[in-house]
Amino acid sequence: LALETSLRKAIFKNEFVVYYQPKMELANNRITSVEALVRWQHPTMGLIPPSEFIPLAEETGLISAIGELVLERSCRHAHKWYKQGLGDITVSVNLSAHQFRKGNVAEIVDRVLSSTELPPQLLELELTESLIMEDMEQNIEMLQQLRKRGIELALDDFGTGYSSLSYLKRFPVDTLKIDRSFIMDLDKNPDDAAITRAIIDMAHSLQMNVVAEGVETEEHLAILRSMACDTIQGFLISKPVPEEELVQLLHTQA
Ligand code: G
Ligand code: G
Ligand code: MN
Ligand code: NA
Repeated sequence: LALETSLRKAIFKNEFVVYYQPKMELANNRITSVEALVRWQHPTMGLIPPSEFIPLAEETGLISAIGELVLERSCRHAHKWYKQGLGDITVSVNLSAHQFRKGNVAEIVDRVLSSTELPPQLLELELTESLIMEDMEQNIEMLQQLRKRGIELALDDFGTGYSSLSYLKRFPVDTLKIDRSFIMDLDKNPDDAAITRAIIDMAHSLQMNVVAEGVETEEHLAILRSMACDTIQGFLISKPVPEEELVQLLHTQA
């Protein structure tokens, strides 16, 4: 309960900061998108990682308020990068099931896009299979509404859920993000390599892009290139960094 109280205060005082982890497109070796990852800048405890407060935020519903702050901040930053001529950098924001259950995601996104003036094409939303499956018909409808605006949609942690592949073709998503657990031992475990290859081929036949998460080594990268993976994200490129550091990184490739 103490944590919940301080989490409420943190929302009120806006103690959250957004870090960005670059993703690199393999066709041109350029950073063309970044994932927004929230941290809590606690006045006495320092920087708290999402693993320590997102679960409680989900449980208590506070994630909706935090998610809105993250969306707003991320779109504001992305608009700044766009205006600064740093390239068309897409910002990817994680959405939680609770935000979806409230049923007003589209209105919130519209308000944030219009107040930040970010072109919708430069916003991507990351969702999970389990989120969509919670209320499939209604959520697919909502995703189609979002997509009509030009917003990109990505399926996060792909391969860890248990929805059937027959559902996948009904999900209106542009991108699959292969979960880190398949990439970790890609160079040592033939099963992981086979699964990764199968996901990439399947995504491409469904006209979807593929992002591999948790890419840490040159060996991982070489294998993913040979499998025609589109984009990679992971410590090999960069860990999540503060906005100022991301801007420096983008300047070096401008
Ligand atoms: O940055 P880190 O690897 O510690 O992030 C851990 C997890 O926390 C991420 O995989 C992501 O699912 C979750 N997370 C980070 N930021 C957000 C956010 O803004 N909203 C939601 N819903 N989840 C987030
Ligand atoms: O949304 P998602 O749950 O996928 O968030 C990605 C999380 O994974 C981030 O919190 C980030 O810190 C972490 N991460 C990103 N790249 C790597 C990596 O290469 N290796 C490991 N072990 N963790 C990573
Ligand atoms: Mn994510
Ligand atoms: Na993920």
